[in-house]
Amino acid sequence: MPSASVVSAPPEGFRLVLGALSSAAQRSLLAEVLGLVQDAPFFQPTTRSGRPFSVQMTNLGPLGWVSDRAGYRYQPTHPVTGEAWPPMPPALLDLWRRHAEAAVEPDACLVNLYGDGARMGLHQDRDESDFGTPVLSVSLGDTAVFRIGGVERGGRTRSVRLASGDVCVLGGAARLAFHGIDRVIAGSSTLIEGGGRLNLTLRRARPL
Ligand code: MD3
Ligand code: FE
Repeated sequence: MPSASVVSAPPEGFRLVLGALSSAAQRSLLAEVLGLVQDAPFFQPTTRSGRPFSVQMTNLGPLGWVSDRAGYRYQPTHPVTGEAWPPMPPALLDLWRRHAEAAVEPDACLVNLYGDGARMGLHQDRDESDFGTPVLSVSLGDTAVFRIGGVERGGRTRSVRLASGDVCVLGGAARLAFHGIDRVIAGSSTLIEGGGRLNLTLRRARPL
């Protein structure tokens, strides 16, 4: 396969590494993640008002992001099983070391599962203690139509497709940019049996 190409685009600090993972690497990472989450099943997060997200979630690593009627937060245990989250696989940490250009290791990996019709509204990620560390996202399965704007809600946005094997790094100004997933293109990948999309985001949640 051709070597990955890197696209830098506004907002400053947004980098998209197209084809960062070969098909073989995508298959192996997917199998590893699906194996690990056997012990940390996908759950349905809700807003504080009890409205369910259309995306299902679980986490890997020391801390995981959860949202329920008590609000959203990072916590060390699964909200349903009460067990610690499974570890992040080495292949994910390798991607972080290669592409994130961060001085610290990630301590949280949110795993988002998009089934039929799932989407994610425009939001900022600001539940972490340090916005100087980038976020790194890995897309697996069906292509997503991703939207990214600036640091203020209501500003200009653009649409970017995130395909299976693409890695996206959000540093600098992009770290606090509004972003979301408008839709997932069903049938665009054969990686996940039965279709769908899995997104892995690596972050530093605790203070440095
Ligand atoms: C831009 N996830 O988990 S990944 C999220 O595809 C989230 O599941 C989306 O937004 C998904 O919070 C988008 C790309 C991404 C991830 C984190 C970001 C873009 C970001 C943090 C800051 C700015
Ligand atoms: Fe986000």
